[in-house]
Amino acid sequence: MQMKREDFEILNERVYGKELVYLDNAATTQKPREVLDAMTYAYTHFNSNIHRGVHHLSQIATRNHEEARQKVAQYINTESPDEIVFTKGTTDSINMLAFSVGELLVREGDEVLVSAVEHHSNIVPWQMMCERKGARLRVIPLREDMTLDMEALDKLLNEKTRIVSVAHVSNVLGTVNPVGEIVRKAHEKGVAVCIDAAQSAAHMRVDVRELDCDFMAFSAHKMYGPTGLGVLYGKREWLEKLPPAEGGGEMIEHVSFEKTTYNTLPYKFEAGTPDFIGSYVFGKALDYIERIGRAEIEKEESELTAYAEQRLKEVPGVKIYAAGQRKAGVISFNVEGIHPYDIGMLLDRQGVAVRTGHHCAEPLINELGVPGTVRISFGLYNNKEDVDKFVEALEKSLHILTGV
Ligand code: C6P
Repeated sequence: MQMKREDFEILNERVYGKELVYLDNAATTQKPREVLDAMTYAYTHFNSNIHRGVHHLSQIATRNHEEARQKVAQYINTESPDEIVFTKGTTDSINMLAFSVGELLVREGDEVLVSAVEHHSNIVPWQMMCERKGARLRVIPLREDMTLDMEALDKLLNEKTRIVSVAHVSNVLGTVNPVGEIVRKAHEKGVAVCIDAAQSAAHMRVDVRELDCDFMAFSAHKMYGPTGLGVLYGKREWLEKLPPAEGGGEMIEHVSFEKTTYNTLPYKFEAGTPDFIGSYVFGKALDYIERIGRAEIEKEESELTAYAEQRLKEVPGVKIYAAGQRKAGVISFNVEGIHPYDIGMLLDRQGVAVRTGHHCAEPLINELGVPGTVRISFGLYNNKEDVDKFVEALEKSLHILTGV
């Protein structure tokens, strides 16, 4: 996988004169040359609005957009491409879903379940909907070892529960949640499940039919693809029933001032001109991932994560959160007595890009009882050399901060 670094020109950038070590892939990934080239190709060869024109360019653009939908469908193994709705990203997907589910299913006194490790994007949209509907947001807690308390889930699931929405992989801890088991338990009670796959889709095999989840959300920019594009997957029977969250062009069948009827799937959920350039480019990013192979990516990234945890443990004062748990390329840590922000700033000065703070998961950070964490996260181009450079830079930072 080492060779793949050459495909990512940005990795040759220098930061403060130092070689860049990019370890902020959970925030966004870098893009390989062929993905960048695809963007230029799209604008120079077929840019034209889709589903509207009879003219040549519009037909090519439409075909490419629909082929991209098929690629996404194959990537997560849906029954049909009609179950793939293009959105602006994970946040947009979950907001749309929360609105639609709220309208269809949720009444006063009902409950929505999320987990203690959720990103704000999988909390706030549900919270807003619960407020609107007089429903209650409930939380699957963490056990001591920072994995989800599945026994608590059994008790939380009841006749008032309308939907469970959980992260596949925590963007703070990197832990892989037992989403298959959550789906099984929820389905036993007739409750639908949404999986926030923002942190898993680029790092492991994600198969919606195997997981049997009802909905899934993810972002292209975390998958070596373009920003501003995401996906909402929904089982056909759900998408047929759910009302659209947004109205406008494309999502309609007929409009009169008295009444509007909606388009077929998936267009019913795609109001306005979709990002047809982004979808084409995303298709190329998926081709790139598939060529390397998700099994290979998962294996390499998990070895790298284990290596990084082991190297970090050698640094005095370091506390790794959820150490030793199954992780998908994300590690959060703190150093005793030092603010994570100070570490992040000093690492940056040495060319090492990490993220510090609450990582848009304030409830989890509060539960950890810290002001934030330092987070490193891997992409398919990272290697042991990056980890070694990061540990060296960390040791230097700690020397500056503590004098030892
Ligand atoms: N997490 C991180 O650095 P958007 O911004 O819509 O592409 O993705 C939101 C989102 C939803 N769920 C999870 C689990 C996420 O990790 C994210 C984005 C980034 O951790 C940016 S805060």
